[in-house]
Amino acid sequence: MNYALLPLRIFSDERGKLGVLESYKDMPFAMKRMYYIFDTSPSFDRGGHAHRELEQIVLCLCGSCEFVLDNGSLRESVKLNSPEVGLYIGKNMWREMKNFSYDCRLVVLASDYYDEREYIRDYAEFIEFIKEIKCKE
Ligand code: T46
Repeated sequence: MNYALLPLRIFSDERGKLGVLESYKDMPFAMKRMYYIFDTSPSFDRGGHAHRELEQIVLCLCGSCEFVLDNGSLRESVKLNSPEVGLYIGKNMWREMKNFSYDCRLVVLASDYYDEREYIRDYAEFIEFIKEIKCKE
């Protein structure tokens, strides 16, 4: 499975906590884009796609949600509910996002600019894509 939960570098003192992520030090890629997700609801899921090359780190700054991660053979579920852990998602991983709390705030660091052509939004197409990759290996 091409994902990992990364403990983040947190500086803590009586004033509060400060987390840091530096390219190639705390994360395995250089960030080219950041986006954020807020105003979520448990009634609505997100995701339902994979990326051909994109790598990302998801930070859950507030609230909670669940990521279902699928590599075409295995499917695992990860609950995000702490700003002290980052979810790294590598390429070729199908993701579904659900069980959002109303107060969920996600920040996502991405290895490349937004490109809709880089998304696979159909699960059957994702499975075919994974088969092609395995044939080439
Ligand atoms: C992912 C999960 C974790 C842009 O125009 N630029 C952007 O950088 C992004 C991320 C999205 N958009 C537009 C495309 C759609 O019209 O924003 C709209 C919502 O995007 P989407 O339906 O893809 O959102 P999610 O929450 O399903 O998925 C997002 C990311 O797209 C995706 O890469 O891994 O968050």
